[in-house]
Amino acid sequence: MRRISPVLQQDGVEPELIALLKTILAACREISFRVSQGELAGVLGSTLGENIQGETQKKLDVIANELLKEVILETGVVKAISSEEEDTIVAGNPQGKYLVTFDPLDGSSNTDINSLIGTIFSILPADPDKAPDDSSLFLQPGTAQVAAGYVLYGPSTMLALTTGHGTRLYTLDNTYGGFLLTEDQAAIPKYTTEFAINMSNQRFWQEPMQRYVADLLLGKTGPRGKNFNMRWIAAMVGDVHRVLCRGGIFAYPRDTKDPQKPDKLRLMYEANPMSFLVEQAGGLSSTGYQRIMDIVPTDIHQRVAVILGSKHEVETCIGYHKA
Ligand code: FDP
Repeated sequence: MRRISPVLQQDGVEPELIALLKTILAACREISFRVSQGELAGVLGSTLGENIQGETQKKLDVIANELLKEVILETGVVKAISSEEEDTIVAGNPQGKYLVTFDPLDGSSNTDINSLIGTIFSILPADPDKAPDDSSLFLQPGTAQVAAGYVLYGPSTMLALTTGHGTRLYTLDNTYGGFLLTEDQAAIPKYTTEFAINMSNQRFWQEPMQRYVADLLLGKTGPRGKNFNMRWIAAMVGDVHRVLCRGGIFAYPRDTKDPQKPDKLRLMYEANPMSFLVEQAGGLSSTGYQRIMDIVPTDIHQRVAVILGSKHEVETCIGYHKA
């Protein structure tokens, strides 16, 4: 079984980027251990604070954020970081070549029920001419990412990683303490009969999504002519992992439930890294109107509509947005 460094070296990844990825993964191993301790570690439950986007912040989110922030900034190769748990960017080494943006614990409402959660990260090049506290450093489209991945804390801890040479899956070997390559090239099947969406929002979606999902539900008797099954983990990291493993379509479309928040998922540390992984595995990722990785961000905490997964199914869904 192959360890991560030789695989990255073979792909021609720069030594500094390999070192940065290994540092991120070392923090994720620590988070994995704490997650596996559950109640025993005394880490579950909410703190009194709320993060900047008004969602209740779990204690484990805080721990994961602090850990990642500290080790990433210590590498010396990072100019600044941006996290879901930080309202502004955090400056690092002015000479650093990279920027890291991350969601330390995605799906955090799953922590209380011992269900899937994960860390999502995206690495961008840093403009050498900008100051490390200039948040415009981060306002680059997803196509600029040099690496992206997530670590899923499930029955086993898994890593999905891309540096633009396909998407590879690794499994944490707790006996030796490192990630071993278990799927050399994730390949999302082009066709699927599985969809993932929060159906409770149905009445708030825009018209194209209403029509698309209504046709899925009609199954064999409708225009799609086949039955679909629904799966919903309610943590993007878990739902995207399923899509990478066996295909499917995952969507968090725009809705009118909360006029202040028409989109739910974050562009920079959720949608972009997941889109990179999905595209590198042969899938597609779109808002319904635009490729997600082409969006030029205007804010580090920007939200976006997401439709990703099996190529043919995403194309079909996009077709409803054109009609
Ligand atoms: P969570 O709020 O539990 O952190 O963006 C975060 C996210 O989870 C996604 O992982 C998940 O897909 C989505 O929100 C679920 O939100 P809803 O329960 O509001 O549909």
